[in-house]
Amino acid sequence: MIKSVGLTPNMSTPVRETPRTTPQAQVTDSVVLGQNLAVSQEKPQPVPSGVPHPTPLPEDPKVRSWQGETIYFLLIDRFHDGDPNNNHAVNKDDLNRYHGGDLQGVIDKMDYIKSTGATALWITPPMDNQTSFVNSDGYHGYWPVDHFKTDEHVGTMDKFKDFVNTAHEKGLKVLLDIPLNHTAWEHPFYQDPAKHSWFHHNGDVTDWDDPWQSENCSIFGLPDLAQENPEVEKYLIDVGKFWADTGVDGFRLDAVKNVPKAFWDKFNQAMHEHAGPDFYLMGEYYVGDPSKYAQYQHGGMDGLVDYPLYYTIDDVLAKGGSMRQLADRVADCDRKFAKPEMMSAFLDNHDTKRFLTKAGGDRDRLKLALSFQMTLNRIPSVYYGTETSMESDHEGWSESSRRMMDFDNDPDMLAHFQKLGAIRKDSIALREGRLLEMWQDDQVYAYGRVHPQDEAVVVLNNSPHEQTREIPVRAESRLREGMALKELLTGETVTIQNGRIHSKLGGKQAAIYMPLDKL
Ligand SMILES: [Ca+2]
Ligand SMILES: [Ca+2]
Ligand SMILES: [Ca+2]
Repeated sequence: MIKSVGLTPNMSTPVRETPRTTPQAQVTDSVVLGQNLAVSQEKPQPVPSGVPHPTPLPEDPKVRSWQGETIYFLLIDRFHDGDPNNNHAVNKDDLNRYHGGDLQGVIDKMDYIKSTGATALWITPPMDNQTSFVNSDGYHGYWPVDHFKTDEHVGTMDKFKDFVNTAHEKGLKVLLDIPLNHTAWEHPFYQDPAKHSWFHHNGDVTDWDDPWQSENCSIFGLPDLAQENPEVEKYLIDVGKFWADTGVDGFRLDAVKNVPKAFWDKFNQAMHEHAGPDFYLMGEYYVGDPSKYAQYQHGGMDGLVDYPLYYTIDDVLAKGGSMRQLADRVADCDRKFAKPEMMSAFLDNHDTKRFLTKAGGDRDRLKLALSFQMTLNRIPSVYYGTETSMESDHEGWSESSRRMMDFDNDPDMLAHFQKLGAIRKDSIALREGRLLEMWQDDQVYAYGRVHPQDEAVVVLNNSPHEQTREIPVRAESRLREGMALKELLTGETVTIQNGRIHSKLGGKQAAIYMPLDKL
């Protein structure tokens, strides 16, 4: 989807101050936890996972497959301002204008990102963008005017290479966002009569349900590249090779729906030939129907962001719908996706309202949703600030989901996320195990994650009230009668009796059980 808020003057939303709700008591707690960089400049210590038999993710990002990663997604302009010298025309009071974040800022906060438990970074496009159009700036990176250099607000190409090297040294992979559907209005090719055939000239999309229009017309008037033109195809593949050669570990491909699938098949093949089979290609396909996804994975796109699941997370975990709906959606997607484990699950992103806002500010709902996302058979993508309970405005489009990162907004939520991150990092069952449904009713959903080396059982209570269930162990599991299971969020233990796990959960709570004895 195209980040073009503010193209229409009346789309812009009045800016409100981000509520600062951090009481002194929470700041003190964060010092005790030792995880808050803004309070303590010391390098954060890893949070203990409590996993009984840890199977840690390897430190070296180059030897890891993408399946085990946890992605942290940030907008470069909205994360951290590490270099005031590149703050050209910054206006922090207007959400449609540059806020000053840059690659140096991401480098400066890399220890923080690592401390969340994330293992990979997805950043918005760093390519040179058109500075502004009507009442909005190209701060988001999706308006390229030059595909082969960095934007002056972001930092130099050398700084970009520093950024990639620093991420790798700290054990983080890098996923680079690239827009290949369109260019900005001021791209020199669009002004060049000799390149008339490089663009479609079909006007704007007027019917979003018409697939031809979606591929061949402009979105918000942006010049729409004609990927079926062999010269354009070669050019865009060269753009991909150029950025792959910087050492990044994969691409997030913008606006998959708006580009012919035939192009993606060629692009994906070219990138895997050039950068290796593990170079992760994650498409953004803004469609809720899971049956349309497999064609892209069969065409070499390793994964896509899981919009079908996102919509159900919204209905069930943000708004309190039946857990049967969530369980059925997971099962349906698992059947329809070609490789569900390479899809990416998310609660919110830069094109949506923030989860906490949709959940009416209920932090227990956010904790439960994070527990679900971090124990699922998907690659989790966590949007910056969700781990510190940042919120959007209720009115307007998604521009209020793109406020400057607030590192100190909610140390308690951060601690919960860090714990989940540590657990996932230490558990091959959660990273790679097969998902087996164990229970569903309106309030409670439970699933196992079964791997030859270890197992986990996850139970989620979406009701505001305490719930107790006797959950039968699946025949495929190696969990046996009399085995003790440790619940990792509370440290309590339960013993399997009569082939069942006795699970008692407070309102809107999750449990993650793992066997105390090695399987
Ligand atoms: Ca800056
Ligand atoms: Ca620029
Ligand atoms: Ca197009």
